[in-house]
Amino acid sequence: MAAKKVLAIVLAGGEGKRLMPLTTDRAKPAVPFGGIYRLIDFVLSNLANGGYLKMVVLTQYKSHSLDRHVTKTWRMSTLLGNYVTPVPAQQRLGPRWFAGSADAIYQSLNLINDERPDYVIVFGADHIYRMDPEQMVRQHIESGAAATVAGIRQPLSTADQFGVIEVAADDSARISAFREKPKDAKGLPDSPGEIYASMGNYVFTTDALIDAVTRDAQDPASKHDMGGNIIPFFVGRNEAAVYDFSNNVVPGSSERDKGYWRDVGTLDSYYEANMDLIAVQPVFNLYNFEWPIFTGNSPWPPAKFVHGWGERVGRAVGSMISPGAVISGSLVENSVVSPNVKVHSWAHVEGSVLMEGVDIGRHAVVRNAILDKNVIVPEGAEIGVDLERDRKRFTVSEGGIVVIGKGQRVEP
Ligand code: ADQ
Repeated sequence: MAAKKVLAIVLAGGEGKRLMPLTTDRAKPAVPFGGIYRLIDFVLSNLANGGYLKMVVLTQYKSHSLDRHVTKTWRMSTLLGNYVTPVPAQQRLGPRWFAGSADAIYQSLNLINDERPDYVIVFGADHIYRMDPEQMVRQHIESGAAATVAGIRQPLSTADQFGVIEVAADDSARISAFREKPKDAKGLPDSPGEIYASMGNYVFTTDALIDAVTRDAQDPASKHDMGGNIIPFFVGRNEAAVYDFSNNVVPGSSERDKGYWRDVGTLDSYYEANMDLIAVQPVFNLYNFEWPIFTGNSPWPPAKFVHGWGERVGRAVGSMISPGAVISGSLVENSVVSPNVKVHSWAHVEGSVLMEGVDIGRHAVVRNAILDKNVIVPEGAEIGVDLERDRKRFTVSEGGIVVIGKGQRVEP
């Protein structure tokens, strides 16, 4: 097959309301994750590893830190015509922002017209996973479908968070029905406790995509949403196929982390995906260097463990500690610690996610918490010990995780 031209569009305009307060000042794809990454690094790494090096990132909501991260970290040589470019809402249709994800693409059609690709990949930006997109593109080309949607099995109870796919009885690759976030979904015939969910990742034949979003823009009844309007449009014309994610083979992945995909839409799922990284046998393996997850960082010095003796020496167990962190005469257990975090003597941090620049004072206790950048916990403070008290001061998730927003100085 002759090499086809492919343009990747990453939808990164999501507001991420359910991740508040982590999204107070930043778009969801810019939320830090796993110590040194941002959520968007996962999709961009998948595209780059898959060989798709022409990428536009559509942004809008609170996009400053996202723009800065993409421009700084994902700058590529333009010698071969490759690029990763953040593109803010173009307001081609007058002074308004994107109405929905399909409108974001419609307003950016000039980028597609400039590039003239044969196929367009449209991927979401807020999932933790490894995927070789080339295998999906190959299936799309071979099947002749106008639109291909990546699908994964998920618990029936989560159906109202996803686009739910039904496949044709005589052809398991053809989508016969697609409903966005239905409240009354039924389980799969072979597995009543599961549904087939859209991963929010699509491949389109270029002309079909241009036609669909242009029609959609003229429909006053449409919500201009990829999952709510564009995919159902192709399904209605019998032109949509599903790509089964469980068939995706990523170099270097193990039986354990094969098929790992997490939608980190809520504080609890965000927390759990962080915890997945630190299991002794990680469920998501950051050490797979055959399919690296790329990111960019300041030149921090290595992490340092100092002070104390015997039991009291600064130490970390079952944790990931990023460069620039100093664990001094204190204990960090089962936690993800980002660059430039300081944990002072006699403090105890357990089951927590500490973002860049967090400072934990002497004798403080921090348990089952997410502390956003530069949070300062003073000497002797307790977080995650008395949830009733924490509820009055901070956000506490359904699962009981205490979340403290960026830059907050906790009262002693
Ligand atoms: P949601 O994630 O709820 O469901 P949406 O909020 O549209 O859908 O977000 C999809 C992607 O588009 C995200 O990466 C988001 O950041 C981005 N986005 C949203 N609005 C945008 C805009 N106006 N401009 C640019 N980018 C925007 C989707 C699908 C479901 C599927 C789930 C999988 O609609 O069918 O099951 O993803 O998580």
